[in-house]
Amino acid sequence: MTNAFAKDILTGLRAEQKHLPSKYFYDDNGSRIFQEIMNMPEYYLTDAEFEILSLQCKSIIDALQFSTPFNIVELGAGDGLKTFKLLEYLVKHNIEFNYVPIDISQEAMDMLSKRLKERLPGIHISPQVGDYFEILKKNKENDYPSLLLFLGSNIGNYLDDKAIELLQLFNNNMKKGDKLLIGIDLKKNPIVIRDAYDDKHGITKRFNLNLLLRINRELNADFRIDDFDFYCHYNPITGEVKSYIISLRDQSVELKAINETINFEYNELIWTELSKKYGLQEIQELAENSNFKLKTNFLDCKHFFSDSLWE
Ligand code: AVJ
Repeated sequence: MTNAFAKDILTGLRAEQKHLPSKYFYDDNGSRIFQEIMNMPEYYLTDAEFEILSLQCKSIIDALQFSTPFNIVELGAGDGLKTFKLLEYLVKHNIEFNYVPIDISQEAMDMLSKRLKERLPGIHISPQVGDYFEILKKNKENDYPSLLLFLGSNIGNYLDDKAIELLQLFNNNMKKGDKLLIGIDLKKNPIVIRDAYDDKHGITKRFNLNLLLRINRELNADFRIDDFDFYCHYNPITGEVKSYIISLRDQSVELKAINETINFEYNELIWTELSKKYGLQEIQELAENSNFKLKTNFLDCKHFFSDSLWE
């Protein structure tokens, strides 16, 4: 089977403990539902990080100790709204830099560069579509210092080992003196976290079940989404939010495009996502384990979120 999507879905659904990769949430429809999540008042992450990048952009830029010009390379830039305040600060203060947003969506990159050129005339922007590491490798050849941005608590989706592996790969593709600003969601009152993920509007449920609709469309499957529900759970000791889809009956689903049938038991779970929350001590350890040196944690006023600067 050549199609990575088909392969990953099948591996997950054939496993003893069924699971589906959350990276496949983000088809066009899923990306739109994620926008809705970010607009919910309960989903504090977006506001907290926006506050940090708005109010502390001077401290962040000063902490880089970069000569100009420099590069700002953003992994998974999406709509780039979070980064806007930081870019605006640099343009306003005539600090010379080149912005390199990277995303898998060509459409997202086209829209982002159009909007930025309108709102920040004179900005140097070189959007890149494709594989992070190909682009990072090229960027390593570049003579100017680089700030890598990995925002939005995307690191929270990775199990410990995978997180370290990913961060070490970043590290291997950085030059001496380059820095990484990584967005990390912090442990906090568990009720706040629970309300952000087990939301009463049912948007996160829709976000999860949309993956079944994507499988229906792309693998010609016949999931009946009314026969599935959503469950998620925060463990304040480990800091892990885990999300699941529940099968509400004994049922079988055909994936016609790949000639497979999958059986689900009554109340069987499919694990879909990990969203890990960190303590400050754990951030320190994560940095060390991936061969970085932690310089500063920039926190929002409620201490919900950290944009952590590593060298
Ligand atoms: C985009 C991966 C950071 O884990 O908080 C939001 C995705 N999942 N609500 C997160 C998500 C459920 C989000 N990340």
